[in-house]
Amino acid sequence: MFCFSGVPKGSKPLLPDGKPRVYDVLARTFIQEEVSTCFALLGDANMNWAARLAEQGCRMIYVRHEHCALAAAMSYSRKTQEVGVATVTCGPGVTQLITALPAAVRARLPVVVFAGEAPLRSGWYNQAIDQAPIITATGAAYRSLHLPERMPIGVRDAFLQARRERRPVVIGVPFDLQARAWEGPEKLPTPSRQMLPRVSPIPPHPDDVARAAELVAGAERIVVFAGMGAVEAKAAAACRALAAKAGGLLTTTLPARGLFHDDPYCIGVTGSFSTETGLEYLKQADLVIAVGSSLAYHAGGGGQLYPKAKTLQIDVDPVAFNQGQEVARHHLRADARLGAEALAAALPARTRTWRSEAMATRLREAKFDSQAFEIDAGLLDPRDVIEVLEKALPQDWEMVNSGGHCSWFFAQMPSRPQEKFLTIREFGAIGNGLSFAMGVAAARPQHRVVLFDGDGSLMMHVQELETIKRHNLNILIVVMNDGAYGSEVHKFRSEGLPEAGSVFGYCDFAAIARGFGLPGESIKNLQGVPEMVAELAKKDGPAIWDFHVSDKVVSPVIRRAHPQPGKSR
Ligand SMILES: Cc1ncc(C[n+]2csc(CCOP(=O)(O)OP(=O)(O)O)c2C)c(N)n1
Ligand SMILES: [Mg+2]
Repeated sequence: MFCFSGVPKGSKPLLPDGKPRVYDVLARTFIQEEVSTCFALLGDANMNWAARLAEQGCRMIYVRHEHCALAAAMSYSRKTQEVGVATVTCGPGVTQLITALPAAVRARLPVVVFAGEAPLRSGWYNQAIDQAPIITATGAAYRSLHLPERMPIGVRDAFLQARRERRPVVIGVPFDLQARAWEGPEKLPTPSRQMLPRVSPIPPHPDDVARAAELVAGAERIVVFAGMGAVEAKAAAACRALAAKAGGLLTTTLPARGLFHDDPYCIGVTGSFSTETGLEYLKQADLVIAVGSSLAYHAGGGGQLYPKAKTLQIDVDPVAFNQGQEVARHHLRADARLGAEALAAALPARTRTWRSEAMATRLREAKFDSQAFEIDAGLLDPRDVIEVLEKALPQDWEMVNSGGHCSWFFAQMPSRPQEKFLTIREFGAIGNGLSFAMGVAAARPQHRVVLFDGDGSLMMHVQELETIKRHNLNILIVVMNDGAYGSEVHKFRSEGLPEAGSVFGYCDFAAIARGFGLPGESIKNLQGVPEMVAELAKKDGPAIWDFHVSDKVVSPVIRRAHPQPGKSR
């Protein structure tokens, strides 16, 4: 009898002659790719494959919206450094992916999505749609697999492509082909992991190092600015040593936030989420050394925040121009760690330094925003919420920051290291918080995850509370509830336009939580928060804390771009 290792032991052969079906072999190929977690929403075109994948030991997280399957796979990928995997059915399952795909493309996340395609045998099928152009319009790749015996190679190649190009790859397989008897080779193709080039970090060229060292020697006020490339290259210590030798300061992009969290000369995030004090120092800088950063627009990569500075970029892929702006004139091509180490080694000892004890004290003690606002009775200042949570939440809890106006406040938790922080927002979409938290909870099941989200964003995919409950994911959801789309409210107020379309009132998330079977609390004063944290820490499982905050407190980033009537910036 034909016996393919893809059919799990004891599993009922689906064909009378005991032959596996194509979906059995496809599922086996995913297992061979070491896929251990898959975020799924089932339909005709993926359910048989998914059932076989689950039978073979893959942990399935069954979500309630396809967007959330992909978004969760994205944060899972970021946290594990592995390829994230999601599955959706054909047609309407695929079209639901269209907001998450560009977000994954821009965040350079390797993800593989197993999607069905409409059956080829029918002249008409109600869910049929031309999937390839929809997917490729987002910047993701689409692989349509129509020759059964080559499909396992197609799957393996999708993993190779996702890893090499660091972007999502969607595999489309017509479900009538999936149901055919397997007639192809018995052996699966070599898995992608065995084929990946084994390469070492790229060292810098001595000429680049010499030129860069000369530039640094001529500068007085240096800021070392690290991005995700520095995180991935484990370049934190090298950046600190470089900044120390150059007598300069340290900063990061928002996704790399916390890389220097315990360094007294770290000025926090550079970009839209900079603090007041950080901005002051950036304005004085005469050289920014960007390590492992693509110098994106929202990170101020074009020098908006450091107008007097030259920029030296240390990166494996140096760029002069990015996202519509000139970003760097000076380049040192190298792995972030090796480049920073070589530059530090080439610098002569300095007699002058920008650093001082007074500066370190100021950086430690300054409020991240000192603007005063009038707060209505019974409502909280979001900055006070953050201060209390920053002190109360255990250091080993995983932080997930969502979008919206409130995300500025949530990013200001300076004691938290980078490995405990996640934000993915390169496409600027709200509504991803629950999914990202689910992906992190799946990647780090031994730790509690804290999601910081806005009320509008949370409502956009509130159905995922059911997923979180059913899988008992260990997530605390902190809602900054201002009863509105705060971003829009503040922009409307700045323009003097009616704000009605952006205000919906204070929704009762504690009651919504209970409706989904989760514990929920409405929090209108902050005294009890440390005890609540201590109580929660004693047990596992999800919870929602709904902080009712004032919509009068405007974050510095909105104030800069949209001055508020009667207020200074
Ligand atoms: C998918 C999507 N739809 C709409 C927007 C526009 N938008 C940006 S911020 C925001 C408000 C988010 O509200 P909430 O989550 O309550 O956070 P807040 O701004 O109130 O702090 C909206 C609607 C967007 N960025 N993404
Ligand atoms: Mg809101």
